[in-house]
Amino acid sequence: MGPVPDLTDRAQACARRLTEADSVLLASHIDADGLTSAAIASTALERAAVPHDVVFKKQLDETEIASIAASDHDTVLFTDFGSGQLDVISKHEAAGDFEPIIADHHQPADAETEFHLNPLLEGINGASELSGAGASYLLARALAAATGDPDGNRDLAALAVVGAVGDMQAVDGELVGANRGIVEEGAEAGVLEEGTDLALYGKQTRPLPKLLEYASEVRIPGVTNDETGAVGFLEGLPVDFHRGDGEATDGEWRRWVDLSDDEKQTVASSLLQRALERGVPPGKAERLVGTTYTLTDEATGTTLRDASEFSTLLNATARYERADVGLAVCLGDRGDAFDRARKLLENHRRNLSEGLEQVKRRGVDQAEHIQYFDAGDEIRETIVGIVAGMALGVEGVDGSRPIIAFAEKNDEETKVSARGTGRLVGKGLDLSTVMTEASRSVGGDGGGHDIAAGATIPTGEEESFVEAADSIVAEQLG
Ligand SMILES: [Mn+2]
Repeated sequence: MGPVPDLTDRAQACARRLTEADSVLLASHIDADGLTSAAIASTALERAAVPHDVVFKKQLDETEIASIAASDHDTVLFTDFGSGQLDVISKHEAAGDFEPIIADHHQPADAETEFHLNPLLEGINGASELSGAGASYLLARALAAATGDPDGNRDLAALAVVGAVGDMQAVDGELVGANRGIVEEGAEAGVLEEGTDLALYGKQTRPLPKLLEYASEVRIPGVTNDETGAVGFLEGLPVDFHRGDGEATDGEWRRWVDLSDDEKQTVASSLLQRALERGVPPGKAERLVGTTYTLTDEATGTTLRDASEFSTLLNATARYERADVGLAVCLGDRGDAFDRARKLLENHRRNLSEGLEQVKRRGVDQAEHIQYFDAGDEIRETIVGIVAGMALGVEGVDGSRPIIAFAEKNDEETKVSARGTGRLVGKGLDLSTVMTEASRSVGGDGGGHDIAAGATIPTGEEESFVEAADSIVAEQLG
């Protein structure tokens, strides 16, 4: 059977076909979900003794599919993409270029193919119940079964959970639906532990004051973004948060993972109380505590032990086009590749804070209903959206209107990123529509989600874009 019975038949058919292939090209998407998808599929193919190569693509368009077709593999396994490009892929299939096998969770294009593993084909939600890594995990389990080991490959559930968390599939912090079945198999195999813990990013690696200061999940006045406040809060608690015996240890703070359960309890309940005292609504303050996924085979206090920190590390490699580094870490490299990945993450954080400083320094421009800034070539187009989202909370930027950011993509194109807030979405804001319609009106294209969306437009059309976006937002919020 497997963790998601509704998809078992499809997974088995794909697995059987793979074991018959002469040579497989595994093509995957470059992000945390795509990297874990590739690591899971590659490990499973390796264990099943199926020869294969791995390639990564930022996006799968006609040109990229043609280049895949030009490689001399008889079979192509697409993970975390492929369904949406099935119309193009099936033409290559009909021409005899390759046999496609797809393990994906995105909306399929209007075409059919025989070996297609996608939750949406069985009425399972592809945004919250199964990720690309989850689909690859089902395939890996079926591959093990096809080669005589029905319980095999369950250790890969840990990577599947990292992929799902990285793809933002956790609903209110928790994995549900088909993802649950994977969590359970991982727990049975002894590689995963689900627990309830402080839901802040950095529990494994950050010194306590930094953990509290930088946490943006729930903003606590006097603690969040407030170094003195965070230190003061900790010093007011009846626990010694410094390392060692307390004498020769000035300055060295412990991390969350270094605390005993009692100490954790003290911090968590005091933090909750502080949040409520400072006016954080109870429904929001509750989110300080949530479900966490621990990779029990990884060393305590490393980025890789917590699924959320692991996925952030992978995204940092992907954003800087170092999929090779992210894949190597997923496959178990704890030496050079792991060091390199940590440096990329450090560098990513520095770029974000420098980007935010730049926005603060230069300020944002105001239209009637939106605000915007043009970062030119000073902020990378791959991170300008994150910077825009961070800017919505800082002094001098209006937190009550959507923000739009421009960054140079190349000589001819500008990347546009838009960010809103939950409150604005509640009032009718849908940035996906704004980005799609405004970009098309100036000869570009875009899309995304109601709260965060993006577009690419021809360089020089920025002003017309702002005008178009401004009037669509006016309608939505009017
Ligand atoms: Mn995905």
